[in-house]
Amino acid sequence: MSEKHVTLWHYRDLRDALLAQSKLDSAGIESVLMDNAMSSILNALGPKTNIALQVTIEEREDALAILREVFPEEKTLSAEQQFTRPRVFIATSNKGKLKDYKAISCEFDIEIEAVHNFKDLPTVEEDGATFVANASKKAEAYSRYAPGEIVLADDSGLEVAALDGQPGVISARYAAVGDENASDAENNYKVIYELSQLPDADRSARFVCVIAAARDGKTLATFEGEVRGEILQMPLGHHGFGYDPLFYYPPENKTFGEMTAEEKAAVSHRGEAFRKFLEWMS
Ligand code: ITT
Repeated sequence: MSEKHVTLWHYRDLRDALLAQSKLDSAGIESVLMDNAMSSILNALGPKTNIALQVTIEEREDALAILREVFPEEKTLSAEQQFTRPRVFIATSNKGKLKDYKAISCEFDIEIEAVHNFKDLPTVEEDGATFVANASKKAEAYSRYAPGEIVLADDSGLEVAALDGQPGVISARYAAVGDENASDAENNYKVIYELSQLPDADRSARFVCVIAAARDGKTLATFEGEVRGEILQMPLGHHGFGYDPLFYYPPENKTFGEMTAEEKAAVSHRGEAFRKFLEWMS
């Protein structure tokens, strides 16, 4: 079985879980019943008894179809219907970030949801001097719109060594004129241009992500992740967002723009910060 498992259903009764597993087995689909460190997160936040039935991402749809056919409605425990999976809200206007979080959470037993009606909420001015300050400010502000829930916000960016750590906290608006964020393409070309003015410059860079977790307007904790790479002279790849196509990651011999969301999640600054958050939750 490949390494990438996703949870299909949660069961409160071991007999149901074993029955489901045997049905999948007869159809040639391997599955596992989750009993690892992640259970502690579930137990910390949800009902005491729960068993997660997991299959590989590739076999998820086939397995779901089999279970829906085999079990009467009341025997299949969808997350929404019968079990409250631990859930966190993400406050972001950036669809690329949200996609990253969904990819990261696939590995774990946790539900990721965007803060409801995010686009109608007042914008938070990101005027802090650090990633931590801005992440906390966003998480605190948006957590007020989801009372009692854990709300995550991240502040993140690219730091290029030869540009003295620029664009840093202003990564989203590096090439902007005025108050609006610049487009990803404009930001990328500004980095390319600035580096081209420094022949033979060191092209090393790092992505940084600080996640702040807040509840009811108060920051509970912050988590930092980073990943090191190099800046190319031209963008490569169409995945991801922001500076991903410009960010070459030597261990994979690819840019983040050439990696799938899942591949990026396994090594990225956001993935690292989120895993630290999960450890803290558990
Ligand atoms: P929210 O504040 O609404 O979350 P934002 O895009 O304004 O969205 P930030 O202020 O944290 O978020 O700015 C982060 C910028 O840094 C982002 O717009 C990208 O340009 C860059 N960035 C951060 N993480 C990145 C990643 O994983 N890949 C590529 N670029 C990234």
